[in-house]
Amino acid sequence: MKTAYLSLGSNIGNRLDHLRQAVRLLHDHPAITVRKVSSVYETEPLGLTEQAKFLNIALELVTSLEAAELLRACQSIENKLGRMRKIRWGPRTVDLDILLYNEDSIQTEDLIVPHLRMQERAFVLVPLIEINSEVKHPSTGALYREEPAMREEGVILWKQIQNAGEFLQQD
Ligand code: A4P
Ligand code: MG
Repeated sequence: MKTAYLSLGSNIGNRLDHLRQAVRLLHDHPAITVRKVSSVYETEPLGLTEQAKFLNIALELVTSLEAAELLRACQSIENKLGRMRKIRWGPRTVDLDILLYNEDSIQTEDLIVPHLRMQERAFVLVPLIEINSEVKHPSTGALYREEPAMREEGVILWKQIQNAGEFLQQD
């Protein structure tokens, strides 16, 4: 079994519902168990700033899938939840990014792990650190909690989540 960390974001329609549905679909996958879900944070859009605020969460899962298979599972959930793939950095129903996978460093055409921009993004780091404050870069050993981006503004606690079960069960 491998441990992986994901970042999820949504900024269209019922954002919380989109995140919840994505986590449920992950958890329903026969080869994936969602172990931890962070609180929900409301975050200022980065990249294309003329768009609605995001809700972002991070989660920890265990899986027997290889990283490339996990990416495909994430993409099929994005497609199922009706994401429009037209605008890079633009609005999305739900976006699932693989942050870390089993302390591996991966560089293929489709998949780069650790996620390339994660250490620059408070909306990724703050939820990630909430579920595991010890996570570090697999090759440099740098602790993500010590990244300067952790202290950036624009990431507000929106809904506190105590455990994954609570998040999965609420309406
Ligand atoms: N890909 C490579 N590595 C990975 C990985 N570790 N996880 C490839 C997931 N995908 C990975 O992604 C483009 C390609 O990245 C995929 O085909 C996959 O093979 P995409 O999801 O199709 O496109 P995208 O998400 O629009 O582009 P990108 O570059 O992933 O955007 P980001 O960096 O994810 O940014 N602001 C706030 N506040 N909160 C957000 O969540 N999100 C974005 C999206 C911008 N601004 C945001 C937020
Ligand atoms: Mg993405």
